[in-house]
Amino acid sequence: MVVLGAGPAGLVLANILVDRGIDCVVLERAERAHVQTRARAGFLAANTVRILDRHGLAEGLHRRGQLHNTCEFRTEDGRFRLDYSGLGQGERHTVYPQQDLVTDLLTRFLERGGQIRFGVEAVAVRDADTDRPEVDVRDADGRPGLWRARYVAGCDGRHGAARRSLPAGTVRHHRDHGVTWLGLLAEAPPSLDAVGYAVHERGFAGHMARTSEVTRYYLQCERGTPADSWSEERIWDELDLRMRSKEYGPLQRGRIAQRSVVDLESDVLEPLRHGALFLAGDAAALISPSAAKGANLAVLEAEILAGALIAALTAGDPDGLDAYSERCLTHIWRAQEFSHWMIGLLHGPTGADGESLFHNALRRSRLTSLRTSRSQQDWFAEHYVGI
Ligand code: RFL
Repeated sequence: MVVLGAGPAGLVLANILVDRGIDCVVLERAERAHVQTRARAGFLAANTVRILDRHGLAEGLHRRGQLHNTCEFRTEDGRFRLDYSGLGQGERHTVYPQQDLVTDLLTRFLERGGQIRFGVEAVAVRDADTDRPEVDVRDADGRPGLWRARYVAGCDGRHGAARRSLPAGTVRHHRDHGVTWLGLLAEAPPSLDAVGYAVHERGFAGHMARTSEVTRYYLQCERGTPADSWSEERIWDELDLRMRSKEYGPLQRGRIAQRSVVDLESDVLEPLRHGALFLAGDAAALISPSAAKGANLAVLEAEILAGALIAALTAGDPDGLDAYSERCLTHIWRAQEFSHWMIGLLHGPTGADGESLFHNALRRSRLTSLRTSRSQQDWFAEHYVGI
């Protein structure tokens, strides 16, 4: 078995397979240090934690992660909080930085005797319609190589080789939401004990805890904004304004340690299987980070794929592999639907034309429903913390 990519999808899959004695190698383009320090997600849904628990992969997050159950909306109509552990199915998030999860998964995989090759980039997957697919690779010095396996799992993200190797008939559903975020990691403790969503006429601002010393912030910005074009002072002033710090309390400032620009886009590939090649995680579907679903879907799909591969390889039962694509797509589209709803809830056009005013009135009404309707809150909680 060859797994492309050492992100959450690839490492969860590889851990489960190796634990069941299946021979498997992970090929990762980046070096180990890079993989272990790449800050991205942080909010793990309750079901994700259950999956990691089932496979002995959750020790670190139970030790160092923090339980989270509240989000706060700040809008032109005031602020309100939702304690989602008391709504919906009563579940919570565990906040645990993705790079720490990846480090734990990697450590466990190596302890289990797994093999991983860093600095090896998959270039193409060939002969996926046979039972002897091949992966062309090159190392950091550009030297070519070849891996053969019974199956290949494409867990190499949206720009990986698995996507590039799909046949012409594969459908890619794609949407660009026309919204851009400046994603920031601040060396500062969280400023509130909740996820903060600020809806403001100047654009969205978000606050998400990561650890007691690091906090993630988002600022909606113009498309095409270079990541380094805003000074730290401008960032904090803008966050203060949009988060309405004068009314609700100051933000804890600190050095901006990392910044990136994220264009909010979604896509879904269909089907997720081409012969012996399977897609999982961001390679299968890209989901905008507005609803914090990407890493959670990656873990869920990895578990589904692992179960199907184990059945096929140990008992000759192909049913799980045949059903893989459809099973995952059901989860993916549900998450996409909620993520779209969140984008509409948090962003509006900034213009003063009739269309913008209409859109913003709808957004305001949606927020009012969320503030006042218990059934709407239950629906929100179920989708926000579950999939
Ligand atoms: P990853 O994590 O991108 O890992 C893919 C790995 O494949 C390697 N690779 C290759 N290796 C070999 N050959 C090639 N040709 C290769 N091409 C690539 C890469 O180096 C990498 O190591 O994909 P995976 O495993 O599918 O995991 C997906 C998640 O990383 C992603 O969905 C989340 O980070 C999305 N996301 C969030 N998800 C959540 O569930 N909760 C959150 O709070 C959350 N916050 C976020 C996010 C994504 C963000 N960005 C950067 C878009 C916040 C942000 C800012």
